[in-house]
Amino acid sequence: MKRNQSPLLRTLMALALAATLLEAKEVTSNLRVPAMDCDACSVVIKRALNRNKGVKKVELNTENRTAKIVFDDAQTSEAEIEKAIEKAGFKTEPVR
Ligand SMILES: [Cu+2]
Repeated sequence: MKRNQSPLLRTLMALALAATLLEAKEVTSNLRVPAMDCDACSVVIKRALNRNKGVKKVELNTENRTAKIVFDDAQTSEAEIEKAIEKAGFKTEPVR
């Protein structure tokens, strides 16, 4: 009688699990980039970060000289992101 419920239930459980996994992967990193003082800097940094697979969102603030990066931690890491910014010519610091 309840035989038809089982595949549906399994599908729902799989979807719920997949949603949890997808959610768990997004990590936000906040960094200070002291030398990022104008739009030209932010363009260079943004381009460097977007080349990094796994970077989902980049928000740069040249006034506060901060960077907020949302990334998929299965594909990249905060260390990789810092490295990408530093390769572009900018030192990074943790946000105080
Ligand atoms: Cu600049």
